[in-house]
Amino acid sequence: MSGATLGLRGFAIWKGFLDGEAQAGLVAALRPVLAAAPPFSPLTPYGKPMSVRMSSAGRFGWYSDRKGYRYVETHPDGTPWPAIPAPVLEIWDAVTGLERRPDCCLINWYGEGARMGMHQDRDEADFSWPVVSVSLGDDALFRIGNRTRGGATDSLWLASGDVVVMGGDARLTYHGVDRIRFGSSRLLAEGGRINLTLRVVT
Ligand SMILES: O=C(O)CCC(=O)C(=O)O
Ligand SMILES: [Mn+2]
Repeated sequence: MSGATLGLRGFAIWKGFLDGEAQAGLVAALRPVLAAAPPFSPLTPYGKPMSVRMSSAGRFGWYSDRKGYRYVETHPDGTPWPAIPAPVLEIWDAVTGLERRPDCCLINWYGEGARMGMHQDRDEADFSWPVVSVSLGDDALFRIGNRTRGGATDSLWLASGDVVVMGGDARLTYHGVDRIRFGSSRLLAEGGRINLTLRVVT
């Protein structure tokens, strides 16, 4: 957790890790990725479309439909996912200090009213690798719970440029996004919030 500005329930939170210029650079780097791999709304295993639109970069993309949550090597249109942009990998390097790099960058786009229910990130092979999450655009109310569903939780607002590391004993801690403050940031031309979630899959 060294260097992080805040620790909450084992999550290391780097408030303001990216300055405005770095945030704008990241958005510019993501634009061709999203053009090549357009965001879509995955179906939950119950068959309901998620409110968050998603795409991915890297060898693997996170995917969900009636068959369940999993990683897949192509976008639903059949093409391989674009490479993870270098500035994204540099964030991983800086906050983890690890040799190994992530092989999935999930790109979540939250429009007005989008949210993400409490869940664990548990579709990866080895939970000893941390998960790194980058916030861009509108503020999000992020909730952190426990290693099992339910119980007391803590919430905090994540702002554009904040980075969260979920690792160690907190790697399987439940977390979610209750809501965003739509229109609170002008970083994204289309408004809303982008969250990048970096994971080692295999
Ligand atoms: O949007 C966020 O801040 C969290 C996203 C997340 O937990 C996930 O994609 O697994
Ligand atoms: Mn998650």
